[in-house]
Amino acid sequence: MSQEPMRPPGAPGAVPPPREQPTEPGDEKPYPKPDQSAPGPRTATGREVETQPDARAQAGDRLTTAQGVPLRETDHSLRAGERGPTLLQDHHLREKVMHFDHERIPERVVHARGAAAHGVFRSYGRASSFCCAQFLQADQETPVFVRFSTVLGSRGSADTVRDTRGFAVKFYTQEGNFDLVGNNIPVFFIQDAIKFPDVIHAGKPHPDREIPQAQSAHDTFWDFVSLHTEAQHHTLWNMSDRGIPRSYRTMEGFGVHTFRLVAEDGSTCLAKFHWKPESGVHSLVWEEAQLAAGIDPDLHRRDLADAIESGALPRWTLGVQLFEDGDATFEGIDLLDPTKIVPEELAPVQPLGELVLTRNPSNYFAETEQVAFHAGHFVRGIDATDDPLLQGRLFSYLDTQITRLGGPNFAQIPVNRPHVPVDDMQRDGFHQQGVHQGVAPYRPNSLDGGCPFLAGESGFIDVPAPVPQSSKTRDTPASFSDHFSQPRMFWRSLSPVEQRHTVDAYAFELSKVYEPAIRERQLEQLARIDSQLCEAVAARLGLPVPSADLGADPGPVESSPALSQVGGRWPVAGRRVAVIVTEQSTGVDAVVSALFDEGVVAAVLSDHAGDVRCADDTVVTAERPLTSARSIEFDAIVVGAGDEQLSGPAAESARLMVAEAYRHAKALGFWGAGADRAAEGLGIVPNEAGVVLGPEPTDVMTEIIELLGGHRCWDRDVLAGTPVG
Ligand code: HDD
Repeated sequence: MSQEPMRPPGAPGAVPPPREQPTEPGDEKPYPKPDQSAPGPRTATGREVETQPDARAQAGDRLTTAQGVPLRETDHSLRAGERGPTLLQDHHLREKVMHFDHERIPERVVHARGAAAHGVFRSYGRASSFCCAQFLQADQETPVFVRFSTVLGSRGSADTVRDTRGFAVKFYTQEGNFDLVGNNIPVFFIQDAIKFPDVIHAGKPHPDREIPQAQSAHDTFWDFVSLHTEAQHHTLWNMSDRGIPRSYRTMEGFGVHTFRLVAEDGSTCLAKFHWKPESGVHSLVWEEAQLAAGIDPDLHRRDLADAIESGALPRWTLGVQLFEDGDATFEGIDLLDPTKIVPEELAPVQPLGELVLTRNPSNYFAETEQVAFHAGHFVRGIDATDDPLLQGRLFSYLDTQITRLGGPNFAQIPVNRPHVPVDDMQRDGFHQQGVHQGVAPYRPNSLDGGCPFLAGESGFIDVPAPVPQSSKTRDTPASFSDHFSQPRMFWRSLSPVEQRHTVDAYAFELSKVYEPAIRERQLEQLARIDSQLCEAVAARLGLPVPSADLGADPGPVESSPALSQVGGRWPVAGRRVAVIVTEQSTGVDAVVSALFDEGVVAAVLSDHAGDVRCADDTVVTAERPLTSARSIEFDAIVVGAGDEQLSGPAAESARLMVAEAYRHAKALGFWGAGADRAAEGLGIVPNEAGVVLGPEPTDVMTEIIELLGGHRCWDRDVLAGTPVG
């Protein structure tokens, strides 16, 4: 038995006095060991960089090679004469092209397409009675890095595809890094991680032609979800408006699993994490999402970066639903089943703190691409439960980083480094950055003064949760077998317009499935969720409604109003409004100021970019010509009408822009003397819901801002398909 050296008083932190024991033999007392974290930030020339701690190159006054050798030439290779062959001797050419050849790393196997930002989490200090995690205590501010993503598409795919969105948050706490690796949908496709490769193979492009990209509208996806009925709940969320968020800023986030929280006194409870966006939950309409995929495939990435840069900082409240620790069930819901939610009406979400995104990454690759999340990056006070999906994730995330980031030292990459000293005994490996000191990377040891010592009471808490008395089995508990009552509850919680969108989505997706048997099988699953839903989709596909003897599972059918995302009012800061002006317009300044005062981004458009002298003799600067703008960029459109209307290509662009915004239930405003004529000239019928006309710009803008607060004008739902609900 090895003997444990005693921990010196005050370590780590204050330097303890040299110890006589147990460092014998040897006179040198290597305790305390030097900081073993990765070397501090340096430029390529070795200078400390203060403002951008991890900046490298492009900062010095001389171009160098990677070895720091100053260069006098980088544009011409070394040749035997001006028209002669290039010489192998050109070590700079060789190094430059070698590095370029290896610039790409494997993209993430899922969630490859993403965008991220730095921010801060401010705790409300309300968790101390049930969770001792340092970052949740009073007066704590914790730096965070947040990455949003789609799941299925490649790194270069479009942002606005119908898909689940990742919502991964790395908290750099004073007790080490905590990752909350969640999604914008609170349930998952599968109940057991062993099926993850299967569901992803089914969702990814077909292996023969590698199509379709970033889509679920194809045979293998629907084959899988119609055969694995546990996937029906998540799929229904994907078919709802949640599958096409307006922006990362307007998404909810969910930890999905149930986690275990530990209080300082050792008591435990179970918890589900929620992120609530302070600007409300908003979505695109499907036609808009499809247009955006071509017109601006970076819509969400751009929106996030622009909002942060403009000062409309995205904000979310972190909340928890709490449950007693015990048999992990609540009101008949198995808390270990990741295909189930607990309705907020049964267990309210208690706010714990606010997340604010404050800074865009300065280098996409270094930060957004190299950030490595792991569902098992827990901190003291937060622990795993036996959810079989979570258990499998605990293995997968570490494993994937070895391939993606080239070895086991990814925690030393700047964006992944904890903001506290790292004193581990990990050594060597590819891309090792640490210059570790000492001779005894094991413990206990006597040679390095016994360091590092164990943390004792302040260390991570492995909750001694009881292990079920059972035999080894691959069986699933009976409580995991109800796959339909919760999708039914979700469907019945949606407003009529949301239900219509969901029917449209099923009809679109299933009509892209070639195999009739798969369409029919999926319709059978819809029949088990809700007969109206099934009938509406069947009608669109021209298929008979499956017979009713499908044995719909009994279960609670109440609706959960918290699941619908329409009907409220939200802050408008950070929204975008197109302001169309001509030389006949008046009062443009008043319009732009009214928007600016609310934090709304106004984009002035005209028949040409640059200065436009308006009828009231003011000069406004148009950001772009109308011909290079499109409705999907904007949440509302306002037009400064005059005696003469637009003509030529600009008029055509304006007509298209206004027509699309009209179809997509966005607010439309026309101000000025000829407001009525301008609206009609652009094909809009005045007096419709969400269409505001008037001579005075400020009056029109007051109403437009009011409409923006409700996100869309669903009273004018011109795209409504088959009525349901
Ligand atoms: Fe996962 C990435 C979220 C189940 C295996 N996952 C990944 C990311 C998010 C999620 C947001 C991107 C992180 C980033 O931005 O870098 N994953 C989830 C959620 C799940 C889930 C909410 C269920 C509740 N995942 C899941 C399972 C497995 C994985 C069951 C494997 C058994 N996930 C991975 C991965 C990824 C990943 C392959 C790819 C890139 C990475 O980890 O770093 O390991």
